[in-house]
Amino acid sequence: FLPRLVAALEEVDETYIMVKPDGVQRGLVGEVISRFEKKGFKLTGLKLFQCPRDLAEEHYKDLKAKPFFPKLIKYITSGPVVCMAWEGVGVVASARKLIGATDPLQAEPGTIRGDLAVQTGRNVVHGSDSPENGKREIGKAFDALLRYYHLLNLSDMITNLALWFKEGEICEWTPAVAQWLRE
Ligand code: IDP
Ligand code: MG
Repeated sequence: FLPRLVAALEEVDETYIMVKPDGVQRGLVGEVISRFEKKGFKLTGLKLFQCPRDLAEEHYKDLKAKPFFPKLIKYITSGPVVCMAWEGVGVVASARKLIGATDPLQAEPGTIRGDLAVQTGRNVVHGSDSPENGKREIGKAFDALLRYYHLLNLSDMITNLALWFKEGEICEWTPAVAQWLRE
């Protein structure tokens, strides 16, 4: 299975973007989606979703020791989020630029947080911080593993590693405008 996993991991970059509950409540879903659409990245997954507590804790496990962790989990589970997978060369770093600094008061005007938010604890949107985390948060690489190695009894473990999307929720497609975005 290693070649297949490596292939999945080496495919074009993908990033997990999420409109957080404040963004959904404030009616900013279309605005956020539109910024990534206009940039020219490819949408491959999209859903409105009520995040359960265990998933929120797994997603933010690196921040577990931070004093704001309990508030962060409460915030992320406080209402529906919009989960998105976006694909394209360089999409992870570019999306972080479009989103702006973690603290919206430090975020540049023109960025999502710079234009639409004022507080770190209500900063409207999440974006993966590395290509590896993009794969992990979307779950596609582990999908490939699951498809080919569901007999290995590793399924449960692998499913836990694929955070926000299940098998069949990611769409492979070619946008009609692809040739007008890349030479
Ligand atoms: P990021 O979202 O820009 O990658 P991280 O440092 O990974 O920032 O933190 C994840 C999320 O945790 C932030 O987007 C924000 O919602 C929340 N957070 C981070 N630092 C603080 C803080 O000091 N107070 C309250 N919430 C915070
Ligand atoms: Mg982060």
